[in-house]
Amino acid sequence: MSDRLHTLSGYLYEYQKSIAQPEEFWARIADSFHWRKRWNKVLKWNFEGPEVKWFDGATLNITENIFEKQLYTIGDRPAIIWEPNEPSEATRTITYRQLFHEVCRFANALKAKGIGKGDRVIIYMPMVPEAAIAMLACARIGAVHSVVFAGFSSTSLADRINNCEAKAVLTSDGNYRGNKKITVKGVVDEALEKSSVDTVIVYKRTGQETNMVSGRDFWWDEVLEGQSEENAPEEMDSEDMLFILYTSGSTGKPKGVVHTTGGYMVYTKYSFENVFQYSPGDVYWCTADIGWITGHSYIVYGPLLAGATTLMFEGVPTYPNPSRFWQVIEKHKVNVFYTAPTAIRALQAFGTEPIEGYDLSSLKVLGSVGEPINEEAWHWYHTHIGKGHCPIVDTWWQTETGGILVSPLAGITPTKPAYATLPLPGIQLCIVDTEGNELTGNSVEGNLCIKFPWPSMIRTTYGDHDRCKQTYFSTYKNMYFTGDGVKRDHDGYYRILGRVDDVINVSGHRMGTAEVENAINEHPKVIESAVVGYPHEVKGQGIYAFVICDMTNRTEENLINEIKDMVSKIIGPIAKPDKIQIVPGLPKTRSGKIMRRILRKVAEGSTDSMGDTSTLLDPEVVEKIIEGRK
Ligand code: 6R9
Repeated sequence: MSDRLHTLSGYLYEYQKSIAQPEEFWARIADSFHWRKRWNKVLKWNFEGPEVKWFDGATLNITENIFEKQLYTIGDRPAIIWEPNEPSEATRTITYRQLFHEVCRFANALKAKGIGKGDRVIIYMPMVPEAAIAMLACARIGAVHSVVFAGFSSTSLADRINNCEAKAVLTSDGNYRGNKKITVKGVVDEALEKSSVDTVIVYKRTGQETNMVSGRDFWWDEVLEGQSEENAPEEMDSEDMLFILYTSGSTGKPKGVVHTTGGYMVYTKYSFENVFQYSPGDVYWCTADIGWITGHSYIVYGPLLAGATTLMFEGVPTYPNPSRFWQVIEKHKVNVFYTAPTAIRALQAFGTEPIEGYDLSSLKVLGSVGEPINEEAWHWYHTHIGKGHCPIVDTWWQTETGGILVSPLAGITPTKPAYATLPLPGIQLCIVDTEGNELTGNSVEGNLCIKFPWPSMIRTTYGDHDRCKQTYFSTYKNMYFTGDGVKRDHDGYYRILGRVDDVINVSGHRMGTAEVENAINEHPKVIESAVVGYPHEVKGQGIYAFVICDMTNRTEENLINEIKDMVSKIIGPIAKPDKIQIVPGLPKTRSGKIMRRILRKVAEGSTDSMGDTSTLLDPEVVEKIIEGRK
């Protein structure tokens, strides 16, 4: 039986089945994969531990499901089309067979360096096919990859290397991004002053001068020399770790979200095929970076498990000009295009002129991910890119969920601007009030929870299971708490309203306020700081920092610039505050808690409705903060 949903009634029918008999439902989907050993039990779970096991007792290798299972039929089909940063540089097209051989060769190279099952490997690389090859080679030999976005600083990288006690780092000499040439290996070297690994493998991308430490650092080509194109895959338990991906939360330090093998495989392929209604031969392009979960699930694993052609783009939307996305769609006849609202808004700001003259008629489906899409951007995307005939799938999910949980199925679910619409089969959503009472029926608003496991869900936070329990399973009993606010409208459609915790979503990237505050506080002149998000036209949310400083011998301007540079250096440029306001004090309650609600109002500019400030230690400080608003 096919796992593809084709009609709305088919979806509703399957959804009911998936709720009534989840184990039967997922067993049927899982049957179309290649398992070395079949499971004893489809699902074992409790959300108290939490302990969740999918396809218990089964063994497999995820890359065998991408390659060996499909090579006879689609070996010559393009697996990856790579579009470089510079439009004049040649495109690379890699077939499934070629990719298989490259993955095996690199898997053998990793083994030759003593890396094996269970070892953690950091991937800190630009958007080149070798990054995907590296991920798959790790999966092939059972090593656990942890991809770190190449825009993160050496401190962030070192924290991640240390947290997972990585054995190797895979990286590049440099990275091209728009008109910039960025040093990458230099950042790794800096990180390795604060951490250590046995092996560093460096892919030559820019050819810039690069320091190599003898005995530790090796060139990519050098380690591949003489490696065979064959590699026997490691037999993995369904619940063996596949990867760790660090993400920000309400606390100061990012946590390593752990995903395991069997369930992640089943869910990413199933959701990819159904949400995008992918047809064989279609060219699919997701513009995310592989450093984020979207890149993992919907550039690499989901599409490749489905035998799709996945386009990887090295550059940025505005280089060499704001027509680049449209030029790439025309050039590669892209059928499915998946991007973030922030990119849409940034391009929308250039008007429709950059789109003119480009043939976008290959497009069939458009996707959105990472943050709520505002109605204006939705309509612009629909009208000017989709020419009114491409369904938009607004896909809601998280690093922790592993795959898309709420989304229209393209062309099947009637869409509504700014609504992620309905849950995928198997996903049991639940809206609760702040006391944890379930809000039933339609036309309700509250916090979004999930009350039953799904195959690609987070299993633990690396090295600290209690943190996983506290963060996701303790706010509400027996439920996974997403951290998002949500509305279910009169039609039963879901609209995500944004984070209800101390997480800011900047251009689709998650930043913890505490993380940014910690970085700001590193500046010797900073006494205290408080960071909040505020509405930003392009980024969705911007970062607004209120900072108390020792101003002796300093001007405001140079202090502000120094603080911005500090954050950039400690976390990475994506965390740089958009606005910094030096304040004489912060609005604190008598018990010493900062009232962020007030700071959010100031940052938003809605200072005429401050609400109750009577519990503040010093209500006057609010007036002073309002006066100095940026
Ligand atoms: C996939 C990804 C997760 C947070 C999530 C939510 C926001 C993602 C969204 C969306 C509204 C959508 N988010 N998709 N909000 N509509 N379609 O982005 O993962 O980086 O972990 O971020 O992003 O707030 O909780 P991640």
